[in-house]
Amino acid sequence: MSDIYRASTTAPVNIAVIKYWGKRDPKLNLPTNSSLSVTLSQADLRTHTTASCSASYPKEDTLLLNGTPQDVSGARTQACFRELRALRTQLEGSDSSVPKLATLPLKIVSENNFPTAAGLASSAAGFAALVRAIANLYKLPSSPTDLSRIARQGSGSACRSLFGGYVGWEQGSASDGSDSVAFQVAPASHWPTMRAVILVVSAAKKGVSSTTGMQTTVATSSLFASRASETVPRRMAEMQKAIQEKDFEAFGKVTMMDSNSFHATCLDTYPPIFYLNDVSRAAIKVVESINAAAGRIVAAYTFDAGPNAVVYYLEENEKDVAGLFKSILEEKDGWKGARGEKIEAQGA
Ligand code: 2P0
Repeated sequence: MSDIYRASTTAPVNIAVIKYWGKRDPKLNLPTNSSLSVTLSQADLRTHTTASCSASYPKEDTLLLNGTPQDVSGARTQACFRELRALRTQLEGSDSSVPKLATLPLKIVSENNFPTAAGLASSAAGFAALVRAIANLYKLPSSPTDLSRIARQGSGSACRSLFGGYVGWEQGSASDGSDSVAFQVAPASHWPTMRAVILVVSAAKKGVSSTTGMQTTVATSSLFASRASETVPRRMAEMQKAIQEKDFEAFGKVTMMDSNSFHATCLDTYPPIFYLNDVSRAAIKVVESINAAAGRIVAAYTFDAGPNAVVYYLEENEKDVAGLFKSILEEKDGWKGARGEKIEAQGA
């Protein structure tokens, strides 16, 4: 009977407040601009992954997600496996006391603690957990930065899920992607009162995939170039300052403006890409009315490549923000089908 080697880990979901949209190298997932995200609480949203390998396993690598077999033959998953195996091979070297694991078939078992079809980005947590689980299995001495470089090749946004708290992804300039890695702007404990409410407008799979959508935007949008070269670099600096200073008004304003800018480039894509719908726009109005009533920014919306709203706020404004969304969801017919989930925006 052959030995079975095994390791487990979890990785959180992250929601960008400065959006990644556009690749300068689709193969290596190198972005056209840097981005920044807030990690959500693992109690609410995370992927748990166990990686194992054994000479007794069938020859092919396998991946089970929530009990369903997944295709691992895609270039992105293969890139992650290849890089991790290469590092393990280096470790094994000629030291005969180190077990030879790199050539053994892998069995990966992943579970999300949220429905994959909830319309929330699961590929970020998924690839981050996959990469770290295999790195743990192989006992690699890699840092989170090293692992972010590998996870990025699985899915761009996954590199930001290797860190907790407030996380940036530096676009980098090297053509081999060696400097396109994630970095921690601040741990969750720096600003622990950050909260998020997620309004699940639609659990359906998105109409235009991020990978396809962003490449069409890069090829056709005339707004895109200035977003990538001027708007985002300025906002990256403003956002990092807002986080360092725990300035929610600045954080909220930049978050909302960057979401609007990203969706403007989507509309400016030809043919146009519509991710927001009427319920999304109604959510924007509600946030605007909350802020107008408060006389300052106490709530900030952001939307990814789909209609679901993520609204950030501070714990002290819980009643005004999450409470209002909850009461609207319960009362208004127009919001039927939408579902609110209150999530702590605190990472690992
Ligand atoms: C983000 N999104 O920064 C942005 C905002 C969607 C809108 O990262 O092709 O699934 O796998 O690198 O990471 C979604 O894109 O794209 C995404 P790939 P990914 O979170």
